[in-house]
Amino acid sequence: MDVEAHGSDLPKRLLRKGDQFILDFGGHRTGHFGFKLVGEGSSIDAPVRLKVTFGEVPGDVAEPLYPYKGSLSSSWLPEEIITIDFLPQTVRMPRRYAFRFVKVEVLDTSPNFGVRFFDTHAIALTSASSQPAPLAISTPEWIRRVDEVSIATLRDCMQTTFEDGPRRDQRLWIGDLRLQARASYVTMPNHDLVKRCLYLFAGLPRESDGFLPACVFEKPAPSTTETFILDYAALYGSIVLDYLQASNDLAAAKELWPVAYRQIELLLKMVDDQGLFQAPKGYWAFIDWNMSLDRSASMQGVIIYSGRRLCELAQLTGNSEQVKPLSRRLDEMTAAAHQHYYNTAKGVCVSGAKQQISWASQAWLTLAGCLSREEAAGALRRAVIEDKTSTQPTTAYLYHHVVEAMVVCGMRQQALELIKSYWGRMVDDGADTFWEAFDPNDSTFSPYGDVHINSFCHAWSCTPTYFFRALHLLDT
Ligand code: RAM
Repeated sequence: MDVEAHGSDLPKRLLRKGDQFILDFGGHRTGHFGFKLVGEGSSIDAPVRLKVTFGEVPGDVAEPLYPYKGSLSSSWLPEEIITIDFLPQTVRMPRRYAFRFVKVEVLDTSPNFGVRFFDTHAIALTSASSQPAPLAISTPEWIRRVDEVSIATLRDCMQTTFEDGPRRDQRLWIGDLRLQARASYVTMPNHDLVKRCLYLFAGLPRESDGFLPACVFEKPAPSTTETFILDYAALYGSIVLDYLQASNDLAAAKELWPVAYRQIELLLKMVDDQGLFQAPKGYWAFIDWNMSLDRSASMQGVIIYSGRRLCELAQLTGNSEQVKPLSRRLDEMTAAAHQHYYNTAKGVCVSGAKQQISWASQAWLTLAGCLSREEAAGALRRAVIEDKTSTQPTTAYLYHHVVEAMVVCGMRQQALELIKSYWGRMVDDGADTFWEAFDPNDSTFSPYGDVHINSFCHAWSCTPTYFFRALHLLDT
């Protein structure tokens, strides 16, 4: 981006039909955009029509958004046409936007007048009440920057719920919530917000059996859709446990216990006689947006991991008796996972008929405790670091779990290097909030068929700060 002029010089310009400018607010904001518009000429004899485009990244305002090829609704594209009837007028655009850049095009005035913009400003919104102290000055520069960007990402996703992204879907998803809540406890804790989100899910289970939806809409009134993600439902109890440990709110944890337990109870019905989880047809197992990923091994890991976390929650909420059979079942599933998914000869976990080697399988079976520490470290080293052909993540959601798995089996230095090569690379590419999807080799990658519908301030990407601050990754 070339700087053309300082923002304070904008009122010096008299703009007419066809003129345009791009404002740079110097950092990402979730919120409103306002300005004062003054007309100047022989006669203000028509409305002013403007096109306003909001950019989280330069491409949003520098590249045409059409033709749009994405699979998600084009109504998410961040642009508006507004018509201002009488001048002068103070304008506050009514919707909430996610932006660092704002492009304003004057579509028309009349031949008799032009317009000047005064007091262009952003009103930033967040429910994060405090900013954490920056990392020590002695911390390497790239780490401090990745930490700052993580925090800005979290801050701008913390609204009246933990949103997945303030640009799109602006929605509360279990998977995103879990990572955001964890990052928030060590940066900008807002226990009421986590609690509110947990209760929003608990209040909207599937009527027939209590299975939790993957996401909820908050407005105009809390509601949900027929979107169920097996791994997200499994992980609900893990969020309750984290919340309890962070807040000591035992009353809420006890009240939410039956909801958390019900998820695992339902998911265990999908485990076969051999102790292997079999996702029923028509159900969505997410893990990551990489569509070529075989999810059998990683789903086995998610279910065991979530079951173990549920058992921990049971201890703390006085429900240990209830989980005794579950604990035995998890032991069987753990043994089955090792036997079925760990290839001793290759020293890696494999998944599916084609024996696919992926980062996801190593990460989740490690986090589930299905491998010894040595096996896990060896598998992660081979699949993630050495094997360049293994199936990789496309989102930070899975990168997070790979980094966490490395930390769990003592690969702290490698975990740091992975953060540098992924999140650090986004910073090198100009990110001031972390992106929903990022392929270092393809800047146009999108899970939805068009990069302009991607979200560039995305909840599940905010966790490097959690690794630095909660898991003390810098103490290596
Ligand atoms: C997308 C969003 C969201 C995620 C789901 C599975 O719609 O990116 O963050 O949780 O997918």
